[in-house]
Formats: sequence, structure tokens, C-alpha cells
Amino acid sequence: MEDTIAAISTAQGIGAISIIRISGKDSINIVNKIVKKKNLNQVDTHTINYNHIIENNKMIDEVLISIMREPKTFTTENIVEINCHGGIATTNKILELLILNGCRLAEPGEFTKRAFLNGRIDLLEAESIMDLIKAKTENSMKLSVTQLKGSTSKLIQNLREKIIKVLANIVVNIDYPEYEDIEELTISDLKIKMQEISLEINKIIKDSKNSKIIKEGIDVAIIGKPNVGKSSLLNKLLEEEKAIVTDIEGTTRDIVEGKINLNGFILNIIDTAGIRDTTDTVEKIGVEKSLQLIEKADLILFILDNHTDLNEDEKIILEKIKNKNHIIIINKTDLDSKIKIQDENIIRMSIINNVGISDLKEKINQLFQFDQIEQQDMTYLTNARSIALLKQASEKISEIQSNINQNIPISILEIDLREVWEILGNIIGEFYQEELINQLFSQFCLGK
Ligand SMILES: Nc1nc2c(ncn2[C@@H]2O[C@H](COP(=O)(O)OP(=O)(O)OP(=O)(O)O)[C@@H](O)[C@H]2O)c(=O)[nH]1
Ligand SMILES: [Mg+2]
Repeated sequence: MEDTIAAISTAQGIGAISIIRISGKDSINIVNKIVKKKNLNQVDTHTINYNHIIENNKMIDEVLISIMREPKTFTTENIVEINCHGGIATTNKILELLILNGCRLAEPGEFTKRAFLNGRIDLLEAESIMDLIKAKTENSMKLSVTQLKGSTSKLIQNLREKIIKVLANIVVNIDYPEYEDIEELTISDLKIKMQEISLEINKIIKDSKNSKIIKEGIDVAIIGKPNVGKSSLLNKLLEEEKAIVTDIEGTTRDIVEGKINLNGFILNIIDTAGIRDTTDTVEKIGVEKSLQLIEKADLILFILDNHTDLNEDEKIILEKIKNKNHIIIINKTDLDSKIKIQDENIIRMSIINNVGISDLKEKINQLFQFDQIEQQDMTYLTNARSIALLKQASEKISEIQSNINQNIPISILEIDLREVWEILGNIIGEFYQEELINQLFSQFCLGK
């Protein structure tokens, strides 16, 4: 980490101000070589200084330069930030001068990687910085900020502490039986502790699912036989004519998608090809995709036609969606009713007449309890890697619990418990493989 790195850390494009960030031992010295007015080695740390950037005595830009000396900086190294005027040409010119004078162009995420490697932030916080950069709605922004503050890391750290105490107790009991002042951990104590840990882990997993909803939104698939009004519904929800609507069966042959914001949550609405037996090659692939979406989507809107009774395909789909999040929409209520069906989640609509749209939104709201998610203290894991690790930890604890019931010796349980401790450590980056770290940080934007 000897190199001094530099990158443009504001979004590329035309903005009023661009920020160039430089981190490393020589950052102040290097910037000093390209300024004219004041010697930056003589200014106080954590100050903002007016200056001119020059090349061959010619002024390139008037700038404000923040000087932050180590160790109290984001990367724990000397950091300089140059606020210059936003044009691409000026900003690139300054970056070029910095490189000519000894900086290296930063790799994506390298600033955050340094912060992590220098022990300034843990892996979870680093990941939440990455999420923050990508955050789409206000809710998801709040979530990343809470995680950034480290509250989720604390949750995991507390769990690890609990485990360490149990482990220490086991080890002392086994290896130093002569220490009589340390209470012996009985099997029933161990059972209680495992139960506590398991409940805690599972609560984080459950809450993390909500935070996935907040961050990534809900995939909502519109499914149904041809001509029931799937594309009409997509267009109505998106308030634009995104998909083609005709009275010809098989109009939609591939997936059409769009996003809407429902009470601050993102819904990814996916219109699909009408499900039927078809010889058309393209449509057949489309139908395949529709069927796969039934498995993958977070919510299925299954549209039926009020004017016709259920066909065989529809009966099969009803069976498939029974145990999934679903809403059945009976569309075309402006026509005579010929359909016979019973289900708890039915909404009647006449999409072309704007009837039932608000009922549908309300139903979705109820199903996912958006109001309650918003009120929660959002301190949960938000990425797939951490959640997968937590699930692994939860399974391992279940294994320990069943081993306790089968009277497996405590020394064996100790090994499993140690493993849980390590898995949790992985979440906050206490044990890491270089490969994983590099891969993670390379997903960051340049300059972060
Ligand atoms: N009467 C009536 N017709 C409707 C209603 N909603 C949609 N339609 C009509 O039904 C026909 C089919 O609508 P689409 O939205 O293209 O149906 P789809 O399910 O996407 O059909 P495919 O793409 O072929 O699978 C069009 O002529 C729509 O105008 C409704 O509420 N009432
Ligand atoms: Mg369609």
C-alpha cells in the first residue's frame, strides 16, 4: 500500500463541481507540486484551502483543496480532495497532472478497500458503502446508512461474543477441570444458550428478507392465458404504453418489464407471454419463461378472464401458485361473468376501465406489510453473501442442537460451535480470503 492513488469520485458528466480524491503517504506532496498559492505542507489538517492548479505556470483551475492528514481519515492515510469546476476536460486534466507527478489511478473501490485493510471499517460496512452508491430509493438509502454506522456489525459481534463465552466455558471445563470456581456448563445450560443463539440468528435472517425488499424491490410476475389483459395491466401500472396490447392471442411473446414505486418500495413488474400450448418457436420459449417466473417471482398476479371459465392450464397454474405469494385477478368484469373460482386473494378488475387498480395496490401493500417494514429499525444484513452465511450458521446451530439431544460428547460440539463463530466472523470480514476481498471491492465505483 505504498502507492498514492487518485480518482475522480463524483459521477462523470457535466456537474457544477467535481471532486478528485487522493490517498496515500505522498498525497499532500504530490498535490503541492501542482498548486501555486499556498504550501499545503504548512496548512492545518482537516482544513479547506483555496488554491490554483497550474501547469507550466499556466492556471488550469481555481480549486478548493481539503487536506486530511493520517490517521484520522477514511483510509487512515493522508487524503487530499480537490474540488474543481465540473467540466470533464478540467477534471481529467487535473487527474492527469496528478498522475504525471506520482499518483497511480485508483482501481474501483480501492479507497474503501484501503479503509478496510487498514482496519478503519469492517467488511459489512464496506459492503454497505457499495450498496449506498447503488441505492435507488430513499428507504434503501436509509438502510445502507444504518448499516454503514456499524449497527449490523454490532449485532454479529454480540452474537460472536456470546458464542466465545460458551466456547471458553467448554474449553475450561474440559482442559482445566481443576478450576473449580468456573461453573460447569451443563447440557441443559448449553441447550438454553443454543436456543438463544438460534433465535437471534433466525431473527436477523427474517429481518434481512425485509431489507432485501427495501433494497432490491419485489419481483411481481403477471401470469395468465393469452388475451386476459396482462399487458393492459402492466401498462396501467406503469402509466405508459410499454407493452403492445391487441385482441390477438399471443401478442406478448417475450418478457416486458418496468418498475413502479409503491409507498416508497420498488415493484419490478414483469409482463409475460400468455400460457398456452403453441407451435410457434419464439412464443414457446416465452411460455417457458413465464412458467419459470412462477417459481422465481416474489409475487404472482394471476389474471383470469371473467367472461370464460377456467381451462386446464389455468387449473394447473392455480395449483402451482397455491403456496406462493399470489393475487388472483378476475379481469373484464365489464363483461358477463362465466367464471367459477374460490380463493382468498381475489381482486375483481376491469383494467381498461380503470376499475380495481387501487384495490390491487392495497392488496399488495397488505401482503408485504410495507407500513411495518418502514417503521422497523433497519439494522440488518442486506447482501446475499451475508445472508447465505447466516443461513449456514443457523443450520450448523440446528445440527448442534440435535447432537446435544443425541448425547454427542461436548468436545465434538465445541468443534461445531467454533465453526459457527468462524462463519459469523466471515460476515464481518474477520476471516477473509484475498480472492473474495478483491472481488468485492472491484464492484465499487471508481473513486470510492
Ligand atoms: N372488455 C375488456 N377488455 C379488456 C380489459 N382489459 C383488457 N382488455 C382487452 O383484452 C385484449 C387483450 O389484452 P392484452 O393486455 O393484450 O392481453 P394479454 O394477456 O397481454 O395477452 P397476450 O399478450 O396475448 O398473452 C385487448 O383487446 C384489451 O383491450 C377489460 O377490462 N375489459
Ligand atoms: Mg400481452
